[in-house]
Amino acid sequence: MTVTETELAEHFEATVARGDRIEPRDWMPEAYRKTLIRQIAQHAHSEIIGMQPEGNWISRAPSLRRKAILLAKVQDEAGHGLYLYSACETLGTARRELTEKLLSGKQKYSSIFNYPTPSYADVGTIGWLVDGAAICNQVPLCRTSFGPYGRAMIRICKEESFHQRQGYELLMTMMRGTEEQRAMVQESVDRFWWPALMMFGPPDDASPHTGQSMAWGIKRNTNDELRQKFVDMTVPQARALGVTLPDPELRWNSERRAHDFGEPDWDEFWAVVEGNGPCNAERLDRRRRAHEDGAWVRDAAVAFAEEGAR
Ligand code: BYC
Repeated sequence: MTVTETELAEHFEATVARGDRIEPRDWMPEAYRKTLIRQIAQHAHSEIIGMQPEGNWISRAPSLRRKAILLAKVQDEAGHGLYLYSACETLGTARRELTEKLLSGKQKYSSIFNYPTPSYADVGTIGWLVDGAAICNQVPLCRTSFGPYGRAMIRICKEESFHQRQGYELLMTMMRGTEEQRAMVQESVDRFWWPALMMFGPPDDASPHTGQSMAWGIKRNTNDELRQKFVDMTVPQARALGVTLPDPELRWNSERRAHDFGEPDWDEFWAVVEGNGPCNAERLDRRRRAHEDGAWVRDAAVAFAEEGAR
């Protein structure tokens, strides 16, 4: 019995509509595969590049305990990158190709990692706001329609949630400290608030991919829905911490039962996405160097595997 392309497409649509998973060996539209590779690769690259801004502080953490925590967190991020590259490989694309596309600028990574981390308080702020935004965005992805991506996200979210707590705990400790430490926290929050809101992507009416990705069950919420959820979740946490979020338009709207907030600077967002943020060149240069410096390890691993196969 031969199955026609139309029947395969109908089966795919019905599986997605039922909320069941699409698995690597199932038939899928080429555009679905391409969208997943784009999103998962961008996500994997973000985890790998995302090690750099905090890695900056490993050698200068103020105590052995803080250093051990930071090392573990940065290692977790390397692990997240690996789960995601593996999920992407099930779609028929090799990790080598994905790395080449990152290094040549053909594939993106999250805008947030193109901002500098000049203060130790940034380690806490990244945990609280950046990992907080990541969790908001990624918890719904545990139910994404592509099996390997959803399963990778379950473990990643558990670890992200721990990262968020450690950031909040670090900031709480600093807020209980000296006037100077409190000022460091506020200054860091002032720098990271708007870039954290930009992590959710452009507004829905300027997001070319959201409609189709929602229809395919790849994304479960729109960019604006998740941004709103993040703001609503973060405002009481800021109050408990004793910091001010740098948005004069931020206020509770009792009719909407949600916070109103100001508009991020979308020109800045697109400039960063297109490669012109404060640290884009530095991040990619360092990644390129690390890739070149690691060539001998890859060569040795291949030689070892070939030896074993003889
Ligand atoms: N940065 O139509 P749209 C983390 C691009 S957390 C850069 O809305 P989509 C971590 C987008 O790719 C960060 N580019 O796209 C946390 C598209 O360009 P192309 C990673 C962005 O895909 C702590 C164009 O703008 N998280 O890893 O429907 C420590 C139009 O956008 C950004 C994920 O990747 C941005 N912020 O929605 C360490 C989560 N936003 O491809 C690590 C999974 C948009 O057409 N990804 N663009 O050239 C997603 O949920 C979605 O891909 C997005 C964007 C919400 C990010």
